[in-house]
Amino acid sequence: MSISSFKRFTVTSALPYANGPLHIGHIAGAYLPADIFVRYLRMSGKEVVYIGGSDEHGAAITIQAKKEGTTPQAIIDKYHALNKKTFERFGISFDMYHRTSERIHHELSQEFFLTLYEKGEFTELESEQYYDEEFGQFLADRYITGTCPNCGYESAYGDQCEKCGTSLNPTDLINPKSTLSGKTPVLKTTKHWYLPLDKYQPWLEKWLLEGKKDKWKSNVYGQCSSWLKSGLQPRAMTRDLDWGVDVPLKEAAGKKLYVWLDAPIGYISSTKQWALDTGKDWEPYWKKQANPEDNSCLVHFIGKDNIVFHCITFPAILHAHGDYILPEHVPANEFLNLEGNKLSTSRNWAVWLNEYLDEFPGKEDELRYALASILPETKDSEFTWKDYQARNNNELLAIFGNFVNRVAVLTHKYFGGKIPAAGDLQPVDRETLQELATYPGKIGAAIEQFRFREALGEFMNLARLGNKYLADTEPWKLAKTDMERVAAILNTGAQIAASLSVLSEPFLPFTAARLRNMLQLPVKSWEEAGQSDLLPEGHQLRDAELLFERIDDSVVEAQVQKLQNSRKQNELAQQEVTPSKELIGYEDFAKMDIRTGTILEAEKVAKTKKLLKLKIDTGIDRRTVVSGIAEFFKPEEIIGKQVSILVNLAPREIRGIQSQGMILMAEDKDGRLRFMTPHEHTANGSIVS
Ligand code: B3M
Ligand code: ZN
Repeated sequence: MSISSFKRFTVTSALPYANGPLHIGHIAGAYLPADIFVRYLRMSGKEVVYIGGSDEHGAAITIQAKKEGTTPQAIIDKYHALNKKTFERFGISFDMYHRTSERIHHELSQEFFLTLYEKGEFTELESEQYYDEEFGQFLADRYITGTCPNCGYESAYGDQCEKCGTSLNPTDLINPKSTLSGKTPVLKTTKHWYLPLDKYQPWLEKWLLEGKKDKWKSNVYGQCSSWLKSGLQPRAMTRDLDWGVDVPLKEAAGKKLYVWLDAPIGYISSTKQWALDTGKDWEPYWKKQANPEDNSCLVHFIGKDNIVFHCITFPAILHAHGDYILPEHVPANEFLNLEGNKLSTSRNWAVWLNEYLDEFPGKEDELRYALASILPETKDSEFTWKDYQARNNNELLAIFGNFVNRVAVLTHKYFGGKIPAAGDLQPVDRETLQELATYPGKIGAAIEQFRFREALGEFMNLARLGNKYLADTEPWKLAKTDMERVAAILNTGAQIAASLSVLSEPFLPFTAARLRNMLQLPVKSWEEAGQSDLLPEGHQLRDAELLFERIDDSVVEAQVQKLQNSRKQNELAQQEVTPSKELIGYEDFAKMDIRTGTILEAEKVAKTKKLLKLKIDTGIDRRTVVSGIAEFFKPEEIIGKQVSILVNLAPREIRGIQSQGMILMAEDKDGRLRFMTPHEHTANGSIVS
């Protein structure tokens, strides 16, 4: 079914983790395109619910809490409030912005789990999973990193490689490391409930590979088909974590639902809350209707790293449940880069939306326009401040703003701001009006195909048409000789301006409202745009005001400088390593006799804070070493530990004890000491060289 044949739409944007602020990469990925789409649908008279909210579970939250030295609850409260407000300020027109920590969401997620459980859809499996012994915790998802077996990326997470998008299990990672202790984890047995994606593979092939061919964007379809070709694996839907939705089974006490099970259900619970708040019925938006033609059109807007969960896992869950509709479209975007580099939260290489809104008050649409012009629809794209400035000065201001301003100013100058009579139209007027009439259809068709850049380009072409029309007819020259002609031209120009105010609404909602106010035009539908009588003769306009202002070099240079500062700070943070000492020859190094040894005994040296007296088996002998490590290690904890020891250091007397040699320690920039223990147990006395 084509988009226009649906009458009801359920549109979602990925639920961002409430673990940090939003940047322009998020916006260009899943929010601005969705907002353009829903604003267009609403203007086209469709029933629409646009759903968003915070994803408040998973390791993304608990890890951030640890980083900020606070609780997960404090983290989600802080960022949920910030992000909700930021979306509002930017005009992202959610009907509901909910949160997955709410009870209604926990209950619905548990209901989903139980439905699948009772239908016997899950496979229960005891298996060995990675466990961090130091932290006493199983390591799922983001608690473990390692090398992606698919693309070789070294910082892949335990559930997904963010580089190539492949979904992973922790045991797939090469060289796994706990993100808690940094150590190599051990394997420990635990029980979990798996979604047998392999069992759904034939169904997915039919629904997706056959059903969505030539319908879905090629970047999305391509990723899905390559996963299906490599064969799907069962995926655990439960986790050993202490933050999330409880698994609603007695035997699973202490376990939580996998965040990628509960998060997409968040779209549904958010819709339920919206329905409760507005007195509507949520079910037609999500459930299969008796007549399939009455089903809602479900559209998920996401970034490319979420494709597998929205195109494979969630549809499989909805299918297994049975009552729900499936996504009609998943128009995922690729990534947005910034000034030549990948956007990065940790390196602060980003334009943070809340900061932009603070620093550029009243310029929401300027950023919406710049981003919509470069949306990474088919491949990665790049935001630069120079481009932002050029789009504002050379397009918004010079083309759209300039056209509208000329029409308004001239109408005030010659006709006291009243729309003059169209009178007898000449061919140039009629042709222009005919062309005007084609734009709502052209722009709408592009939006319906998720080609938002093209849609925006067509919108700007309409403003160009207006400018060309004025340049060709030159009403200002005719004012002395032929006021009837001037009237016809300005009437025609005003109709174009009126249509621009309607058609700009999905892209530039703040400007659309200002322009509508200037034209005193009531709200119009998409269908009405393009008509040549939106503003009737005698209709009074308000005073002309400028829609956009020039953005100076200094403004964008300051933003580039801000980015350069964060780059410098990153470099400084890395440079805190002590510089290398002067060069030595091999002979100097070879003079040192370093061996592996084992600590046999350890005790504190009386009346000192820092010193331990150690008895070391060096393989050569057993000897006493005094070492300044007492602040970091308890004596009883280090007995049996293997160390590296410099055995030919001349003996020294320390606090009355003969110290024969020196234990090698690594000292980090915070002054913390760690033993240089061999990677694997090594015979004492082995030479370190
Ligand atoms: N929170 C991942 C992300 O923010 C995840 C999306 C959930 S959508 C249901 O990229
Ligand atoms: Zn990868």
